[in-house]
Amino acid sequence: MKWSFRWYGEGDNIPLQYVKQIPEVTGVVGTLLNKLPGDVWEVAEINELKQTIEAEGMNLDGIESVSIHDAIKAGTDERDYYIDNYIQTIRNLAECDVKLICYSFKPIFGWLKTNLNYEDFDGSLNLVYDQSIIDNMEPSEVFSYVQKQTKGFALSGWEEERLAKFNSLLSLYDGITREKLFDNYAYFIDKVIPVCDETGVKMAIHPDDPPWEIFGFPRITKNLEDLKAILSLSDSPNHGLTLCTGSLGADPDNDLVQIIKEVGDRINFVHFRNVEFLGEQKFKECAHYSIRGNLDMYAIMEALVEVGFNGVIRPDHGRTIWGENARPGYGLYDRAIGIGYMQGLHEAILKNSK
Ligand SMILES: [Mn+2]
Repeated sequence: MKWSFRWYGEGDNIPLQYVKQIPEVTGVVGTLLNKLPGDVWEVAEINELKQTIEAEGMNLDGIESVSIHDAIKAGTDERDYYIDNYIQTIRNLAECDVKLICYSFKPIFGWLKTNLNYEDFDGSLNLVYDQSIIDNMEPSEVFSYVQKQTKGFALSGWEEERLAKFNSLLSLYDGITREKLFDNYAYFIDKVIPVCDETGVKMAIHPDDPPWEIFGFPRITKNLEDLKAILSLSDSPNHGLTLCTGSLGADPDNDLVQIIKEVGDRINFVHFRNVEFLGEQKFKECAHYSIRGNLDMYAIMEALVEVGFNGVIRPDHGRTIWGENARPGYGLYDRAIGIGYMQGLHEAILKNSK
């Protein structure tokens, strides 16, 4: 496995040197926070990010996310223009030897939590989702509700620019059914994957978070059935998945081990984290350890080993602990604890299997 860590570039208050001090973490998954969905990522900008990381002796393992413009997701007349931009970004990343792109295909709300700073029994701050809060809100209220909780850190998917355009976004998705969204996705994959095959760039679609529909907007990345439908669009190994255990795992009906067994050969990237179920469509992003949540993280790691996964894997969201001033979900300390735990599981599984 290639042990990695998400890093927000110049907008991250965690120095790369600190990330490098986590044993065996040789690279980061990076981003350009100034890029909006639909923008072309220029070679010079990608190289600048890459050189910053390489100057610390680390690798740029991939990008998350290169966001998809709403015109593509909603299938408007402008989609070909934005798909061409996306293709140019793929080519530019390949030119810089960056060969992994995480992305998602969700209308309006990429990822959503109702409390970004839930204080747990031990004083740690956790991310919590509670559907009953969302049920009492209008879609237009959600952006400002989330933004108030970010402690001033930029969070991808929750940019001011998108909030400003919220009403036009809403009308863009008027009448978009699940089938229509899937067709629009298929159209995008048809155009993009041949370019990935030519350049060697791996795409990795991230599941819905949470893995159910919100405000009636359709979702197509919620469960094993969805993932199989997605993968059926192309047999190319460059058309693959981000296995985000915490996103899929928030639905108790999703069996992560079964998912890995069935589509494991198409996993291009792994986000590893646990969740604790608090009730119907209500959960907390807890510490990574199995004992702190409802997912069997040992069984998940074992299934990844069994299917031969050897790509980029990183600890997903962590708690905020030890007084750190951190971007919600992306502090240094708890993610470092998380990856140490992941590496421990991995070593134990390899040694047990001999
Ligand atoms: Mn994730």
